[in-house]
Amino acid sequence: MKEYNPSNVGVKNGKIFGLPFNFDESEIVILPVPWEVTTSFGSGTSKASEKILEQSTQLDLYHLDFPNAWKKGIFMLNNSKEILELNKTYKAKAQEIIALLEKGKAQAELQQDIDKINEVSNKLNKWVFEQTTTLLNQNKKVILLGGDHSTPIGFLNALSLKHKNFGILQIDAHADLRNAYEGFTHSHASIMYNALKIKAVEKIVQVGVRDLCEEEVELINSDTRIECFYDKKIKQDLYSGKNYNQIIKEIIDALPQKVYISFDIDGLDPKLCPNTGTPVAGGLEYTQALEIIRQIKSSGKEIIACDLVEVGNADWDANVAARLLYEMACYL
Ligand SMILES: [Mn+2]
Repeated sequence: MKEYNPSNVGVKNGKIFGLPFNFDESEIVILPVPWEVTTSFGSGTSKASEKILEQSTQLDLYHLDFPNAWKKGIFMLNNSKEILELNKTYKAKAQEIIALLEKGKAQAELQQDIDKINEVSNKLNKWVFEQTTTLLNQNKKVILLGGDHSTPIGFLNALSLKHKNFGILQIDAHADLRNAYEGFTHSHASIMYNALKIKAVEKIVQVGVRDLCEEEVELINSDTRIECFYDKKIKQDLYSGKNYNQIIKEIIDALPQKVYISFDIDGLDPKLCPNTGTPVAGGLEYTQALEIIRQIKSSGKEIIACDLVEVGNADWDANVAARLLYEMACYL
């Protein structure tokens, strides 16, 4: 390992970024959660980790802020076969339900089938909770890699047992504040609604939101724990001459000392994630998003953990995601 030179050609050694570390040698562990059961539009996010692994050896690993960060060791676990199987079976069932709902069938008539999906989602959440609890107990810094945006709830619960209070920075095109979506309690569109039920979550700061419903706006306006930096508002401020650093300062000021980063890749401009589940025009540039994370770190606030979700199953999407993942690992 001492002879390893990250400036050499990326080696396809089957490990993330072609790094030479095993699990025990790694301070940072990426847990893939190949789950997209309640995905309503595009699909493929359950294959993201394989695609990212494939693309990750294309990266040059020199990090301007933390050139030695990679030495801490970064390791990605394998996909769980059991979760892959569950995802496959129940995604098909959920698709049938969604198709019937879209044809106008009443939700009440499908309740039994919907309940079954909710039951399996609970099983997934329990699995994520157990996996991440074990990793945290081994003193690993954990990045959860989706899958869709429903996947991190078990991780947030695990973190809430380690940290009395923390805030969430949510980079996302959507507010994800729906009280269940299409009857699914653990829909990707409900993750932050569910996160608000966790006592330790004292703040959710949303950045890049530009596709939302009235119910969500009402919640944003009425719950003081939520602060939303709408994409439109950020851009309007920039167009009228406001300094982007000032906007970042306001975002960081809104966050408490401990920060969890929930990065839905659809928060970025869709040219950077064309195959994500629900792409939305507008959004952040790659460097605009990274600069927020960089400044959280330099502000002295503590990044306790991250997720990266909704990455589509395509080379370019995975290439962007691999870079994001590496950056997040270095800032962690
Ligand atoms: Mn989302």
